[in-house]
Amino acid sequence: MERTYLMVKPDGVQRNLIGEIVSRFEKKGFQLVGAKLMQVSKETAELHYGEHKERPFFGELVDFITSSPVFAMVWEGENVIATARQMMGATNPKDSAPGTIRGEFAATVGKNIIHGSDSPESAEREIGIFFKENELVEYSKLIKEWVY
Ligand code: DAT
Ligand code: MG
Repeated sequence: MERTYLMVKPDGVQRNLIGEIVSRFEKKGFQLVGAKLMQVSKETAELHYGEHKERPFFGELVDFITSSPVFAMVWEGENVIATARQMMGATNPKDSAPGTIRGEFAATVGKNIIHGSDSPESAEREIGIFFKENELVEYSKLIKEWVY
C-alpha cells in the first residue's frame, strides 16, 4: 500500500475546509494513518519547499505556509499519490477541473488550499519532514474488502 503526504494549507484551515477535504479522501476509500493541526516553522517550510528555492515566489510561499496553522495528514491506499493529485486539481486554480478540490474552492495559485506529494520519493521525504514514525498508525479496516 502506498502512502502520501497531504496538507490543508493555512487558507484551507482558515476557510473551514478541513472537514470537507478529509471527507473527500475518506469517501474515496483511502485510509488516514496520521494527522495533526500544526504551526509550520520557517525552517520546516524551507525544507519542505526546497525544490522551489530558486523560484521568484519562494519567499512568499514560505511566508504563506507559516502564516497560520496547517492540517498535516498521511493517507494510505492503492495509487494514493497520483489519485490524490488528481482529486486536488491543477496547481493553478484557473486550470483546475470542476469537481477537484482546487477547482471547487480555490481562486489563485498563491492560495490553492492543499498540498500533496507528487511522487513516491517526495511522499517519503515529506512524510519524514512532518511526522515521526510513532505518529503514524497501522491498523486494518474491514471496509477495505469493499473498496479493493
Ligand atoms: P503543487 O502544489 O501543485 O505541487 P508546485 O509544487 O509546483 O505545485 O508549487 C508549490 C506551491 O507553490 C503551489 O502549490 C503554489 C505555489 N506556486 C507555484 N507556482 C507559483 C507561481 N507561479 N506563483 C506563485 N505561487 C506559485
Ligand atoms: Mg509540488
